[in-house]
Amino acid sequence: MLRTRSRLIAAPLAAAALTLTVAGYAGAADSSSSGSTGKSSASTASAPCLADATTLIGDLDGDGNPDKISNPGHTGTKMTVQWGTADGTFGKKNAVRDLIGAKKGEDASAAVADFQNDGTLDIVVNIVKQADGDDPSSARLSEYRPGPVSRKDLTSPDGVHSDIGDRGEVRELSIAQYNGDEYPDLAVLNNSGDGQMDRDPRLSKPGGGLEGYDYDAYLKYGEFGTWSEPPAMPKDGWSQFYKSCS
Ligand SMILES: [Ca+2]
Ligand SMILES: [Ca+2]
Repeated sequence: MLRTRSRLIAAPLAAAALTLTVAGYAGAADSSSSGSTGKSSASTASAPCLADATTLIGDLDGDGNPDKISNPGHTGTKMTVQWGTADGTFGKKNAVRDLIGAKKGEDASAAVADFQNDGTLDIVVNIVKQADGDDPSSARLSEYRPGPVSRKDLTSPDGVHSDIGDRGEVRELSIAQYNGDEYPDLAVLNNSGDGQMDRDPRLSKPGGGLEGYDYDAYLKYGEFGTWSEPPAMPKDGWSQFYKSCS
């Protein structure tokens, strides 16, 4: 218990230090081979990184130990979390849909990234039960949850309602790079009813976090499709923001 407490006290300091180095990272990635800005050994150990294209390593529960987030197919529908330990190993796979309380017959989707660039990962979650007919149902749960989140149910004290679940049935969530800043954006594959399937963007706010629905952003980055031919979703969101761990 005492060890856990001291780690929790130290976490805010580490997070504050990371804000600077993570911003430096994104800049370095954009300007290709412009040197080693921000590549100190300390930030390499703590900043989120990619174990492979669909596996992100980063601290989601705020205990200072990196956790492993797996996202097969980049769809956000089969995501798992393995909590990290102090010796660098990971616990068992927990399905995100189980952690957030999705019931049988409900669709669950999630997207994980450091939307705030504070060094702790954040998560967007959505649960919806598909409607029988042409009219889509709205989400039972749709939240943006800034990390750290609870290991038990992925809730955050700073969690807020997200409007991604208000405009149709969310089928997939994916991280995207739309407006060119260092903050991750979100792509939503949305069944908007009557045979229509849209890709809706949610852009980052200037200081991090996500904006709500924006028609201009939809015109610029969104796409209109059908149930049989849905719009393509971004698969390279994580790699736009995070480097390989190796
Ligand atoms: Ca952790
Ligand atoms: Ca952005």
